[in-house]
Amino acid sequence: MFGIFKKKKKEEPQNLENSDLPKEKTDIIPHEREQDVVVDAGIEQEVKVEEDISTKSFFTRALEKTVDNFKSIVPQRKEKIEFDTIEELLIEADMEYEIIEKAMDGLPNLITRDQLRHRLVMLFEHAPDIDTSSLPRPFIELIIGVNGAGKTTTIAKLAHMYKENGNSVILGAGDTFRAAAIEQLTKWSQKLEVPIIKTKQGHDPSAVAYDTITSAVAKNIDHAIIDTAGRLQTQVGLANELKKIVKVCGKACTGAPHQKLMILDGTQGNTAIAQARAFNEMVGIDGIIVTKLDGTAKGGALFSISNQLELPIFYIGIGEKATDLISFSPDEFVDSLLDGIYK
Ligand SMILES: Nc1nc2c(ncn2[C@@H]2O[C@H](COP(=O)(O)OP(=O)(O)O)[C@@H](O)[C@H]2O)c(=O)[nH]1
Ligand SMILES: [Mg+2]
Repeated sequence: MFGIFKKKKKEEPQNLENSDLPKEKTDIIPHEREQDVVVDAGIEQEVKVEEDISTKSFFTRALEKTVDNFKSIVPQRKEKIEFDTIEELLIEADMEYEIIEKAMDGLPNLITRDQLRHRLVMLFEHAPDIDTSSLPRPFIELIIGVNGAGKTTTIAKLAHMYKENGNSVILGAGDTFRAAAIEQLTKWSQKLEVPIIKTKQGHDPSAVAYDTITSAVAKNIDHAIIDTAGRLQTQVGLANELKKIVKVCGKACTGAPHQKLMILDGTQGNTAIAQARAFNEMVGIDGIIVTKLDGTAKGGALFSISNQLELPIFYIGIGEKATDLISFSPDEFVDSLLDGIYK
């Protein structure tokens, strides 16, 4: 079925009955040799896995600024902490007051680590439990979010992670709104040695999505990751474009996209929630990746993000390198936070 679609499209695109199907031509760029690659400052850092660092310390790193801020409220770690002090700490970490009230309802005046830990972990009840051994192939992911949130960088991080796990990856440069976005993803594809499907600036992004998927199907590639624009002339234009991309993905491969991932900038704290709501209304979101947690004291916003949107957080970004992505673990996240205030 995919072969028929592809053949029709290449030979007589004008005869396609459905106007949703993209008609523009995209380029398939296989990865190039390392020495041909011109790299950006953020990309040129070595792509290597630091195996000696445990996941726990990654979370501690992600929450460094958030926990640092706690010191002005609780200078010394304690065994029990007053109710009001905990409230103050959570507000300081940019957790929404409504969520704080919900989490702390009925707790005593002096709160132990275990009591608080239990309540905070529960806020992530939408945490995912994905069985990665039974993903459809190709597994097609659409990456959504506003400009600057970290979409393109996160795509590189995901691609790197999948490759490290022994899977093949293809990228789709679906942010055709800006030439720089296509260029940026192309550089990452070269650095990571994964193929990319791209077109010229201003061309139809659903054509890119379609060709990325048909190429993944034809070459039996495990993962296809498709970038999208975060901003167009109008909000309605963006919504229509995203809806069209989603529809075209489904035409290229039944069930695609298998996952629509929203990328949220962690430095924006709670304001990111409004963005996610808007995108969720446009196309529906399956999960969230929060970026730039390394640069913010607003780590507590993750509680509100997951709880208010009723969506799982899949990963967090803790830097600009391809290795700076970690699977989100509610237990480890909460423990790292509590390590800063409890003995
Ligand atoms: N410190 C830090 N910077 C990040 C992270 N993720 C992305 N960035 C930076 O944020 C900027 C915007 O990222 P980009 O991927 O281009 O965002 P896009 O417009 O959504 O595609 C770039 O300078 C990235 O290097 C992260 O987890 N930590
Ligand atoms: Mg981008």
